[in-house]
Amino acid sequence: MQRLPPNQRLKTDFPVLHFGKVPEFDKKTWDFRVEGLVEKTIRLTYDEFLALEKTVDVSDFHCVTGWSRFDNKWEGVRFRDIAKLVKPKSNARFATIEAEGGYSTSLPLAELMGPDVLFAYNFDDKPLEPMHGGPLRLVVPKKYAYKCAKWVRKVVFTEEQEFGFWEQRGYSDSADPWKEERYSY
Ligand SMILES: Nc1nc2c(c(=O)[nH]1)N[C@H]1C(S)=C(S)[C@@H](COP(=O)(O)O)O[C@H]1N2
Ligand SMILES: [Mo]
Repeated sequence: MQRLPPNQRLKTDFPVLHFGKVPEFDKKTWDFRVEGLVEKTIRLTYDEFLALEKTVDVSDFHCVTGWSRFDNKWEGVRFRDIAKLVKPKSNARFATIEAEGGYSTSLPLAELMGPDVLFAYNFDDKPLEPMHGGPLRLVVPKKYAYKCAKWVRKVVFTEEQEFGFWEQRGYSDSADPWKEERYSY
């Protein structure tokens, strides 16, 4: 099976790509909040987040600008395990993932519930570097990497979809690298 999606080039280094600057991480003030259409909202400190049930997943990474990187070893908490804690209401169909500095992305819950979707804090058995989204980033291997928000702080469950930073700027919302869904026109 072809492992490189159409019109992607393989990279063995790990490029750094984001809008704006790398935010400071202050463990004393950092929190992770889950809100919106849930039975129970939560607010976790960094240590509380690290104490949640964790998962390791190795996956490939595809940036919409044309590079891909294979076999990335992420460790963190599955989106579905976070969902279990907050119990989404029956009308919740999407979640918006909000990051430091105004970045966001959103996805249908059906896609976020996949076993490979993680809020990752370790990469290659080491704490995730700030430039790659540390202390916490979303990883959604089946999508172009603009869905993999770095520096995540909040998840909001919604009934209607709220479009994210790049999705509002002409990038595809479905973002499937195998169908080469790069732009929204
Ligand atoms: N907060 C935030 N997350 C972000 C971005 C960003 O601009 N801000 N860029 C996205 C894009 S387009 C890519 S390709 C990946 C890059 O991740 P990397 O720098 O770890 O390679 O981060 C994604 N997550
Ligand atoms: Mo990207």
